[in-house]
Amino acid sequence: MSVVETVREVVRAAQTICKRIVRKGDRKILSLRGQYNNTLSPTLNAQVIQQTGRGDLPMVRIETHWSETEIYLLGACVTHFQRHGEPPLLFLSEKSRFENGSPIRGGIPVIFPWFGKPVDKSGQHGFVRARPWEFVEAKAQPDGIVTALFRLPPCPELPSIAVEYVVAIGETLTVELIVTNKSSSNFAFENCLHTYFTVGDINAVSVVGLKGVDYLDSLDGASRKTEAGDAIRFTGEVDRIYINTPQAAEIRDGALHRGIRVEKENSLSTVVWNPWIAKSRAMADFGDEEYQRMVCVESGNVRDNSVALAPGQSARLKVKLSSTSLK
Ligand code: TA6
Repeated sequence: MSVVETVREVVRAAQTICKRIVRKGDRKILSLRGQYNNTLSPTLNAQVIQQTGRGDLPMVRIETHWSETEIYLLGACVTHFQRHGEPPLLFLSEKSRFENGSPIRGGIPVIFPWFGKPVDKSGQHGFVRARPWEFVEAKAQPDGIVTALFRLPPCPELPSIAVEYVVAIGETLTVELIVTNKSSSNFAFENCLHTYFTVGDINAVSVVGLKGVDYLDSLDGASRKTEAGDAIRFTGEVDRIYINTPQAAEIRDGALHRGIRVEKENSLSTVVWNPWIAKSRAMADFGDEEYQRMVCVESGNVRDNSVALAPGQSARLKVKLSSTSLK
């Protein structure tokens, strides 16, 4: 039997994914139980639970054979991803707000349609991270990965622009921001998946994969510099926009003995940020000591790498997060 036939066979066999919806109080539980060759396949067990989360905001919790994830409709923000037996991959501030109109401090804020605070824009990092999105559907794939689709409701600022977000969950976490220009003219924008990672101790963390790459130093008037070191280490505030860099980056955590790989598609910018002491104290929705347990390694297209999307075209920004033990 050829590979294609085998895959077809697996898909056919795994098509028998039973869906069962149960309501428990404010929770709506969609159980996806898959049968493989008529026997229950543990890897095909998943639950998608729509429930009320912090701040009484709607949230979707997804439990797969390998991991658990939480996604708030506010900003379609993935606030939690944890493989069984591992510390959480994403950092979420204990002081984060959970209210429509304010971004969540942690997880993966979706930055669009601009990055930072351009003079002609109101507000930092666009507006979609502070808006409620729609949860459209969740599906289980034959290999047990669960995908969830979110959609930004039509908004006056983006009349003919469709924005969707796909979250795929299994042993790894993959997120994809899809922007489609349904207007008759070019649409220019920046995008960024502003990921906050949990680390054991920032003093024992290094970020590799950016050697020789040019960056704009946001702490030095956006002056242009080149990364000379094999690894970025943290001994103070770091806020850098690496440009023209499509390659993956890796976080090496000497305290948790964990490597986190940040792979990306259709992204030429990587932003590295740690607020350190003073900036942490200045942020009301961030704990004074929390800078020691997080680092942002963000993937997008900003500044020199901003996107000009032609009519009818779509731009797909995709990031895959995986972790390995460094023990
Ligand atoms: O991505 C790094 C950065 O642009 C920093 O300059 C810092 O401001 C951070 O984002 C957080 O921005 P926020 O608007 O979420 O406070």
